Amino acid sequence: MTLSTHHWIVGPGALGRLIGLRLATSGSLVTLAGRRPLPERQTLITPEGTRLDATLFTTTLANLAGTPDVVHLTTKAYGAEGAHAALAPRLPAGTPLVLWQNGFGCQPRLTARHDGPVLCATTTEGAFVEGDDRVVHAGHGETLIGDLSPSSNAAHGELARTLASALTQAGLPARTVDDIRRRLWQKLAVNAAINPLVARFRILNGDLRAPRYRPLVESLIAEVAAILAAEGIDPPEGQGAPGWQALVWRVIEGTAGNRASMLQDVLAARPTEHEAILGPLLDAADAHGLQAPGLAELAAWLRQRELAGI
Ligand code: KPL
Repeated sequence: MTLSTHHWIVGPGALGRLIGLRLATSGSLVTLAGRRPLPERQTLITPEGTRLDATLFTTTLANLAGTPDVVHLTTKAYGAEGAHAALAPRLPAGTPLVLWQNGFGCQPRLTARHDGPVLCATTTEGAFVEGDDRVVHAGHGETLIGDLSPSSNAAHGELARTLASALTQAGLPARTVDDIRRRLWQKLAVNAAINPLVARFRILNGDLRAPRYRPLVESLIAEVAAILAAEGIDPPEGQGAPGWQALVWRVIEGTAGNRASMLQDVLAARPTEHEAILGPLLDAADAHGLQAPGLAELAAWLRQRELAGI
């Protein structure tokens, strides 16, 4: 298989369109599928301000036809399993699937369910959409790709390397890792400490540095750190609990001007990814007999808002 052939991107939000346009402008064939068809002519604005135009096949999930070399599922976490259920009957057995979701919920379930190799990707690329035909690549990042059960099949490792190199050539630096589960939890930890709070108070990430919010962030990080220690998941630096504080504050600093994805969802009256981000932490807290009152309170607020019709 050569990944320069045909990529299906299911979920044409900012990340899906960023991946699709980057791959298309580097010569890959890309089909972009969502609930409604988007214009075939799409524009990407790079972080350096360059305009890249590309033509993609755009269609709806219901009308997808043909044989992809790889399917990228780029829906929000809460939409991933529904999209996969709609898609799976139309995919030839053995079609590789790449999961780009935040949190840690659908990844193990879809890894078990999908009839073919499954890779998980986590990225720090920043992007937002500007209308139906334009996506802005706001900031460069890095993408990590791996298999949740790396020992299961050497061919998955080859697939991950091929994909990482296709993405890197397309301008999205990517590399394979053999501990993707830990990497997904690390991103989840950062998202759990930042996203619900900024969504609740409708503030930019950098506002969390203010004296009013700092203690709240610190106590959320402490809850997250205790849960992850019980789960045996280390922060990237391997420094134990202080490493989580350093990591989260570094991300807050680096994304100070960002409107976090969960805040964008709240402002647009959409559901949020709270189940995928806070759900696994609260389940793990329960399993280890740990209290996580701050995380629980934010999860209850986010759940309530959805029950109340947003
Ligand atoms: O990943 C993010 C998000 O918005 O979901 C952070 C790291 C919080 C940056 O805004």
